[in-house]
Amino acid sequence: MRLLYLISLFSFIHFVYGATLPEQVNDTSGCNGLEHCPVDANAVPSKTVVSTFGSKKAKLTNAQRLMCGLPLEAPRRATGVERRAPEPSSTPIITRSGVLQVRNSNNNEVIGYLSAITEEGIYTLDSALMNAAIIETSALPSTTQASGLRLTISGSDIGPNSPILGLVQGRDNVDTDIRVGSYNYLYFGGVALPGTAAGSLPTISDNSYTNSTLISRAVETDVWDINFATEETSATWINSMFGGATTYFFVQGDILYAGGDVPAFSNEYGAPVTPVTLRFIS
Ligand SMILES: *[C@@H]1O[C@H](CO)[C@@H](O)[C@H](O)[C@H]1NC(C)=O
Ligand SMILES: CC(=O)N[C@H]1CO[C@H](CO)[C@@H](O)[C@@H]1O
Repeated sequence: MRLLYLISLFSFIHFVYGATLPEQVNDTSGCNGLEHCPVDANAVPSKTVVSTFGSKKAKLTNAQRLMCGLPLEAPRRATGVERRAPEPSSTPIITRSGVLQVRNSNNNEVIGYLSAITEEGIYTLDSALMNAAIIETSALPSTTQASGLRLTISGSDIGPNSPILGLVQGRDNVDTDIRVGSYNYLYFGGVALPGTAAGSLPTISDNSYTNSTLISRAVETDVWDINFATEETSATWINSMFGGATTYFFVQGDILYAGGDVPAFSNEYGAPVTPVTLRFIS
C-alpha cells in the first residue's frame, strides 16, 4: 500500500516536473534561443538616442539633411584660419559618409540600419534612420567598386577609442574562422587603431566587445566591399586557414551578425534568424 502510494507520488511528481519543462530547448543561457541576451531595460539607462544623425555634430551632407527634412547648410567660408599654400595633391581621395541600410534578403524589404547604439560593445539594428550610425569611408573619387575598405564611425555610444567598424569573433566561437558546417559568427563592433590591413588574418586587438565584456576576441577591419553605384555592401572575412570565406549577414533579435553558415547558426541558437543584405547609402 505504502509502496503503491510512493509510486503514484513519484509519477505525479514526474508528471508535474515533465509538464513544467515542456521541451528541452537547447538554451542554457535563458535567452530564449537568442545568441545575445537583450539588455535588461531596468538595468541600464534608457536607450536614449545618442546618434548623430540629424544633430549638429554629425556633419551631414546636404543629401542626408534632405533625407532628414533638415534645411540645407549654407556654404561655409573659412575665417580666421591661415590659408595654406596649396600642396601638390598626391592622394586625390574623397571621403564618403552615409549609413548602412539593412534589408531582408527574402523580400528585399528595408528592416533598419546599423545603429549608433550598442549593447555590450556590439552594434545593433534599429528600424529608425534617426538612430543610424554615420559611417565614413575613403576611396578614389572615380572608384565605383572597392574592396578591402575601412569604415569608421565617429558618433556611436562606444566612444572615440574604437572608431573602426570591424567584425569581431563571436563569444561562443570555437576558433577564429567561419565556414560551411560551423555556427561560428561575427559581431559588428568598434575596433581601436591601427586596425588590420586588408587581407589580414584574424588578430586579437582592442575592440569595443572585449572592452565591454573582458572576453578576448579576434578582429578584422578592412574587410568591406562596396559598389558605390548600386550601394551593395559585402564583407570578406579572412580565415586563419584557407583565406577569404564567403561571408553572409543575418539578424537575430536586434543584433546584426556575419557568418559562414546561417542555417548552422540557426541550429545552434533557436530564435528566429533573418538573412539580410547591406547597402551603404551616402
Ligand atoms: C573602453 O571603454 C571605456 C569606457 O566606456 C572607454 O572610455 C574607452 O574608450 C574604451 N576603449 C576602447 C578601446 O574602446
Ligand atoms: C548554445 C548552446 O547551448 N548550444 C549547445 C546545444 O547543445 C549541444 C549538445 O548538448 C551543445 O554542444 C551546445 O553547446
